[in-house]
Amino acid sequence: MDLPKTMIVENLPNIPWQGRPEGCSSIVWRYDHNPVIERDLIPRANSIFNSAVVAYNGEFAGVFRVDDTSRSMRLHSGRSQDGFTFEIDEEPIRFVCDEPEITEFVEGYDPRVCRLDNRYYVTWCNNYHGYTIGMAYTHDFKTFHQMENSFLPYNRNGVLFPRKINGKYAMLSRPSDTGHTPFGDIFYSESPDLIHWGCHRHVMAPTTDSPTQTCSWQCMKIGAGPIPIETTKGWLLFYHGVLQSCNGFVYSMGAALLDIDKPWKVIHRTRDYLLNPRTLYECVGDVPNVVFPCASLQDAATGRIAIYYGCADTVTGLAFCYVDEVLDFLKGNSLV
Ligand code: BMA
Repeated sequence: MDLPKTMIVENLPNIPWQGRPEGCSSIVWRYDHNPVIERDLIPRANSIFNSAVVAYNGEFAGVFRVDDTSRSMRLHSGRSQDGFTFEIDEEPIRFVCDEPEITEFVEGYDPRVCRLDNRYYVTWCNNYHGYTIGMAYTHDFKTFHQMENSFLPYNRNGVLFPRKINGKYAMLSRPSDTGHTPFGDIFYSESPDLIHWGCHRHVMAPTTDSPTQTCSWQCMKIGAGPIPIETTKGWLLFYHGVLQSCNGFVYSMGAALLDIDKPWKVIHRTRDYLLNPRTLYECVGDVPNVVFPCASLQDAATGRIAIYYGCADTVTGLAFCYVDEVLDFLKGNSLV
């Protein structure tokens, strides 16, 4: 007999997976051979992290953030048969675009990839007179058609929903400023055509547990992570939260459950983080103490979720969880 499925997604029995280690009680656990992508997988790479992987033709494909050895931030296409071992193109993506005003690619980072209307849409942090949300689509991970930037600078962490909501395309983003922004809330926007965005709604702000508490893992800024996952309870969103310590920013991962028809309404939100920097590859690198989730793969039949996340702005890691355990944790540990 088929078990009821919590995630309204495809069955993908071949997603990368490793069971919870014995003695581990964490809701989210790490792959024991992390990092899955080392910093120097391709020539001239300084670091490969904060990258997006999707299911593609029975295997996997993605868009990868590669900072090169001149420290320019580039996006590269890549493929994997098993989700653990990757081949990344040595040359960065050259976006195809008929609009000369946005043709020049200056810098791009932190891509997300969303399958929508039988295309694979890439959103990323795009430098167009300041950082904003760039968008492109591909059918084959070879040719990428660049579209108009979604917002004015400054904005980051643009994450599409995988279907229209109330007849409109939908995106989360995080308006920001020029530098290492010390603030940031998540907003929801909608669009009839993936070009013109409006009807902006506030989703959630950085927070502490109580008004008298001065610090939490998500007290300084937050940003959407992987593409939200549709479940029978609402949209499951993994997101990053930032704490400012006396030694700099610390990036952790939590989760929220958003209303299915009004995703700007937060049903639950984790008080505790689900993953925080604590291994050597998360605590030591070009930017220490960072876990930064950008993609997930899920299998409806088993409830398994595999999450790709950047580690210390240097390498890419993989972590695992079960959807029902995350939803139970959200309900039992919610700030809302
Ligand atoms: C954010 C982004 C991420 C990065 C993080 C930590 O502002 O730039 O790409 O992982 O800072 O440095």
